[in-house]
Amino acid sequence: MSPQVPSTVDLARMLIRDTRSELKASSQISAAVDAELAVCQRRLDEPLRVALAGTLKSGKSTLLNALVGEEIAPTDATECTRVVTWFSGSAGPRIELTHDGGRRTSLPVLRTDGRLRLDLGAVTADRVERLEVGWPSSLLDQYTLVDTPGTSSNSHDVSARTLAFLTPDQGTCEADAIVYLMRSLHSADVALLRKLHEHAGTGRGPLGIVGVLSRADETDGGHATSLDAARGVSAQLRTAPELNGLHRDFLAVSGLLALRGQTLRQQEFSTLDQLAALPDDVLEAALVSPGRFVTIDLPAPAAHREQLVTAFGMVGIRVAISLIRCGARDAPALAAELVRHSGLNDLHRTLHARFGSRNRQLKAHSALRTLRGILLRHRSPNSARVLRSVDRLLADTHPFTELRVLAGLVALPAPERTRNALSQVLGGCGTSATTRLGLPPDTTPAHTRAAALHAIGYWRHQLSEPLLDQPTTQSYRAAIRSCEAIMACAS
Ligand SMILES: Nc1nc2c(ncn2[C@@H]2O[C@H](COP(=O)(O)OP(=O)(O)O)[C@@H](O)[C@H]2O)c(=O)[nH]1
Ligand SMILES: [Mg+2]
Repeated sequence: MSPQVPSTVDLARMLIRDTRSELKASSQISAAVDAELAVCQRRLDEPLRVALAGTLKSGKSTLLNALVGEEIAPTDATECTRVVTWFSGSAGPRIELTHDGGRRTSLPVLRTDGRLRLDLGAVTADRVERLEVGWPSSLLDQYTLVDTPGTSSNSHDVSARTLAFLTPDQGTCEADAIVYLMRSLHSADVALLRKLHEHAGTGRGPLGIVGVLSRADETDGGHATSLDAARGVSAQLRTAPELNGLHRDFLAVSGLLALRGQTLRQQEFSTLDQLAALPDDVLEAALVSPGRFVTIDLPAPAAHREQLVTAFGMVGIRVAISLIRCGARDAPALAAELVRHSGLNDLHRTLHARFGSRNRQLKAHSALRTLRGILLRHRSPNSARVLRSVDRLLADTHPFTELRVLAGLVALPAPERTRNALSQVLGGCGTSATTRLGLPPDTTPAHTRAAALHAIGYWRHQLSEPLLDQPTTQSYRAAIRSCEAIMACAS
C-alpha cells in the first residue's frame, strides 16, 4: 500500500504544533499566544467562514437570510445592524453577546412574525465585541456566515468596525472567504474592493471572493426582465476600467425575491393572484406608489396589500405578478419561480464551486497566514525554521496558486475564451477532474487521463507563444500543473 500523502490541512496542523513547541523551547509562549495558536488549530476543524461585505444597504443581511432560508439577520435599522454578527450552525437556536472586555451574556431567542429579533438590551453597539447566533440550518453547518454592518455608513464608528474586521491593520482577517455585494459601480465599492485585494495580495485577507450585483430586481424598474438586465450590467462590469486588477465577476442576485420565494405564504400568493387578474390599466394605476396601492379600491383586502408592500416592496410585487401571468399558477410554483428568477441557485452553485469544494484549502490558507503572523512576532532561530516551512507551503501548494490565479483571471490580458478555459481547468467551476476537463461525471479514469494529457499539450502549446506577459505565463503553468495533478489521481 502506498503511504498516505498528508493534506495541506494536516501539514498546517503539524506546523501549528511545531510552532508551539519551538516557542515553548525558547520560553516565548505566553498564555495569549498559546490561545491564539489554539484558535488557529480549531479553525481547521470548523466550517468555512464566509463574510458578507459591501456598503450599507447593499442587501447583505437580506441575502444572508435568503441563503439560510429564514429571517435571522435583522434588516431594520436597530442597534444590532451596527455590529459584526456571526451566524453558525447549532442544534438549537442561541444568541450570545460578548461585550465590555469579554463579558458573555446569553440573549433570549425571540421571533416576531417569523423574524428573529436581535435585541442587545441595555448594551450599546460600541460596547459589543462579538454577537453570535447559533441556528439549526444545513447551510450554516457548512459555512459560518458573518454579516457585516457595511462601510460608507453614516456612522464613522460602524464603518471603522467593519473595516477593522475585513481589513485589520494587525493580524489577518477572521473570514476565510468573502461575498462582496454591490448595487452599481460606486467609488466606495472600488475603494473597498481595492483594500480587500491589497489585503489578499499581502496574505492578510482571504483569497476567495465571490462578487454579487445585488438587489438585481431593481435594475430594470421591476419588470420580469429585470434579472436579465442585471446580468447585462454584470457583463459590462467585467470590462470596467475602474475595476482594473480587482474582482470583476459579479453574479446578479435579488436576495429579496429569493427570500420571498422561500418564505411565501398562501395568503400572499392569493393576494398577488387576484392582482394579476386585473386589467393592465387598473393594475398600473394601483402600482404608481405604495400609498395608492394600499388605499385604492381593489378586490384584495387593503390589510393584505399593505403586508405585501412591506414584504415584497413595489418592485417585488411587480415581478411576482409578472411571474404569475407567465404561468406560476399556485403558491409552490410562484415560490420556485421567485427563487429561480432571483439568481439564488446560481449563487449556491458558485459558492459551492469557489468555496465549498475548496473549504479545506481556504481554511488551511487562513491558518498558515495567521501562523505566519505569530511567527513573525516571536522570532527565534528555531521559529525561523518553522517560518520557512510555512512560507514554502504557502508558495508551493498548488491549490493556493490556483486560487491566486483564479482571483486575477478576469484582469488577464487574454481572450475571453482562454480565460474561461483557464477558469474551468483551474477549478473555478468545480474542482472535480471531470468538471475541470469538461467531461461527463461518469467518464472512466482512462478517458480522464487521456483528456488531461491532451489538455497538457494544449496549455504547453499556449505557453510556447512568444511575448507572453508574466501573469499569463503563470496562469498557463498553473493549468499544466492542474492537469498533471489530474493525471496523477486518475491513474
Ligand atoms: N428590491 C430589493 N430590495 C432589497 C433587496 N435586498 C435588500 N433590499 C432592501 O434594501 C434594504 C437594505 O437591505 P439590507 O439587507 O438590510 O442591507 P444591508 O445594510 O446591506 O444589510 C432593505 O429595505 C431591504 O428590504 C433586493 O434584492 N431587492
Ligand atoms: Mg445589514
